[in-house]
Amino acid sequence: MSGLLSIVLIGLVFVIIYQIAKASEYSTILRGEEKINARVNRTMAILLVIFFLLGLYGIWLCHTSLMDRLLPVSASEHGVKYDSMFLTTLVVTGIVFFLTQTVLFWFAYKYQSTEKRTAFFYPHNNKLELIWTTIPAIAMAALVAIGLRNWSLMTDAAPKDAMIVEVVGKQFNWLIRYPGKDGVLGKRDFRKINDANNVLGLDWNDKDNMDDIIAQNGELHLVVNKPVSLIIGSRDVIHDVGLAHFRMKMDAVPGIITTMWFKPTITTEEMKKITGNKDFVYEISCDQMCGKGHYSMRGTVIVETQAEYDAWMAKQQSYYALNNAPAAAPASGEAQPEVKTDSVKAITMK
Ligand SMILES: [Cu+2]
Repeated sequence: MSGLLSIVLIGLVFVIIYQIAKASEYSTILRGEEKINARVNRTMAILLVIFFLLGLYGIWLCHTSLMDRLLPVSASEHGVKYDSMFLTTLVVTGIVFFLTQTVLFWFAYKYQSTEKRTAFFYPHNNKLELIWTTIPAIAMAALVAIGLRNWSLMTDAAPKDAMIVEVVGKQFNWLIRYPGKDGVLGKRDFRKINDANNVLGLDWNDKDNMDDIIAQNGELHLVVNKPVSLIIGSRDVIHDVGLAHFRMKMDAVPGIITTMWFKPTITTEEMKKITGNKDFVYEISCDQMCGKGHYSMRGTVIVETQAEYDAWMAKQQSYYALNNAPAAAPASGEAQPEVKTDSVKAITMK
């Protein structure tokens, strides 16, 4: 029934549009085409100016009503640079937008077609072409240069004192691995992945794996003012490690190791005070649509002092110890197939 009503409604709208068109055609004939065109021109010119003013009001309204939903101050060193880049881009493009749109709508009004004026044919001006090509090109090149500098900052090799943490996405949560006391992540191989007792496919022939820790609750613990290098991977499809509070993000691609590093500068406790939200948590979001459970890929980041981190770490057991069932560990003397592992170790050994 509702389908039939919709069809009737659409039909009626077409009839009304047709009738309006017919009526305006008749009125044009009756009153003279030029007179009607002049009136339409005037009306359109005024409507364009109103449209522009309403648009500006809309921008202001969005800005004021959504300001309190923006992210709090950046919680990483790189993030501060990123915010400054964003602001620079916004100011430069904002000024250009305001000037060009004001001229566009104002000219549409001021130079509307009237009987008193004929159009002036002005097809080309090399000097003007040069100016409006060169200035935007220089401005865009400068903005891109700032972006490239920031990009290489976060993707360059991390400082020597950086802690290493592996973040692996899977449908639909994050697996966080810490290298343990040796500071080295052991080899892993996707063929050894087993949801029961080896979620990352750690190679138990590699001694570096023995002390590796996989956080049981999937929390990413970081030390304030200490750089962290994230070794990022995926178990299945493309995910993306999104750390909006730190202004960082990086794709997690199956078969490829990606990295990024940053230095968190505000602890979770300090951020609770800054935001006035006692329940505040830093989060890892998945920034790449990865399947039906994508929305639920929310991890937690805890930024704490070195002492708090050490206390938490002291309570953690290695993944090997937690899963050291006979099935997980190879019996002594048993030959293990030679497998090619990914480049996790190569990266962390640098
Ligand atoms: Cu996702």
